[in-house]
Amino acid sequence: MDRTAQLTARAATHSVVYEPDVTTHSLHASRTVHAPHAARTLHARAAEVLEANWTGTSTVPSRGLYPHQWSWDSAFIAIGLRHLSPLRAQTELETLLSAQWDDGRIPHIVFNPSVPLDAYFPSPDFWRSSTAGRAAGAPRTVQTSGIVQPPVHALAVWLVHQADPGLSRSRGFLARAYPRLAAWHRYLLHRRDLGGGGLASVVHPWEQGMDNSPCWDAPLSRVTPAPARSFRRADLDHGAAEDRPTDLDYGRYVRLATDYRDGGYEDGASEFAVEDPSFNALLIASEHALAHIARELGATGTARHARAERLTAALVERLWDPAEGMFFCRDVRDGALIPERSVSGLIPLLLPTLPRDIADTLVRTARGPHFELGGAARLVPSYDLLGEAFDPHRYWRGPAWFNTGWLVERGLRQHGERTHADALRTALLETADATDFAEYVDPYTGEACGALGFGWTAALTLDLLHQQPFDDSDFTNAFGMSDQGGERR
Ligand code: 9WN
Repeated sequence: MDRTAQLTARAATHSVVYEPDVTTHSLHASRTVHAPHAARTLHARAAEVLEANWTGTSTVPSRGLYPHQWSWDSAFIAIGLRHLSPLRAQTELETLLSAQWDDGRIPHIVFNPSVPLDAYFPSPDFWRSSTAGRAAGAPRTVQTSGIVQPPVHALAVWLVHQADPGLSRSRGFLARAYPRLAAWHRYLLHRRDLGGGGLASVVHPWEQGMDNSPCWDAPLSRVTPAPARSFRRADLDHGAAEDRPTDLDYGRYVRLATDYRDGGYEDGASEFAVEDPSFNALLIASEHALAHIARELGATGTARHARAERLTAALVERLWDPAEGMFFCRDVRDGALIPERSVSGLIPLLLPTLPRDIADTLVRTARGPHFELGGAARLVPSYDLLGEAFDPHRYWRGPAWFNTGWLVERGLRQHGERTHADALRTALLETADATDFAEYVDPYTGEACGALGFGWTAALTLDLLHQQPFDDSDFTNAFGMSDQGGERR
């Protein structure tokens, strides 16, 4: 049996779907959840995390805290999984894509029916996708949430294809994924252009993925919170309250999601609508990837590259602040930029056609006092170290995360910043190693916060381990976007 077949066969026998408290780093206590690991390589331990989090058809971010399939987690996980099992990585993405709604949206959670309803909130009975989402074309046989997450998927599909183009072609992987990815981008560009300037808006903080970022404080302050007694936070069974969003945040998340659901998940009416730099940069990177997929399938891909370039121009036009040297969010409801520095505003660095002067400025901003990349900070803090709302432990209000670190690393490499990219890569690997693949870390001390054995931390560790050795093509081609028909590896 070859390696791919072994992995898939073993996965099918994995029976545990939900383990209440084995992988959570609570109350900042230093707790090792795996057997002593000195003798095992980082690669082997990362592979073990992905194996432990695999359910048979997809990978959970964390067995305890997040026991279902999450959209952007799955894309990052597939990017790492491709180095272990290209077949499993394809399956991961196919499972997610099969839960797509007829209007093109890819839901942010695909629920595992074997997991108890009270294991995670909001659960399927809150979203009621198959009934409340009927008009928007929610699937009937699988339960999902009704909001979305950042569109990393086409990028992931392209990178997974490149890991084993022969397997991909024999399974028709790209041919089956392409129409779904095209519909997904269409949904975002047509139904979500709420600002009318060509960019996609998010209608809930969970959609952007950085749930309690200070960027949302002002737009969220207009939202009346749902009463605390109307829901129960399952996250606090697993995570330390001081590391998580507050109850007030949750009240507002619940209000926004309830209103969206009760309006049949129709777009346009949300009180909260924000154009975010990272969400749109990932859409643009994925549009470039879609061009490469189209080309592999026999089309030219030219129109998609052109659209990606137009979107890059719109991103600069609407969200770049030259005086502050970074991208900001735009509050679509009052039309103003939100003057909060978040790691989101650095992530457009990954775009290949970003003007040179903007890329240079972003690198300076990242290395300056607000983010201290390569200086006093570990990795890349999620929020301005000098910002009033900075908190080194509270989720997306300061801690450093591995997916955003990976994106900045790719961006640095994309723009020829090899020394800084190498240093960030080393820091990401060392921190993943020292924290047992933590969900996020204190940006000054590197202390583990949130869940341990976290899916995308392990997956992106694997991806970084496989990026060695660097050659000259890496910095112009950080995402495998060469025009050689996908045979790069
Ligand atoms: C809500 C799964 C997800 C990530 C998000 C992260 C967190 C969920 C939560 O976990 O959000 O979607 O319950 O806090 O903020 O980025 O995708 O890992």
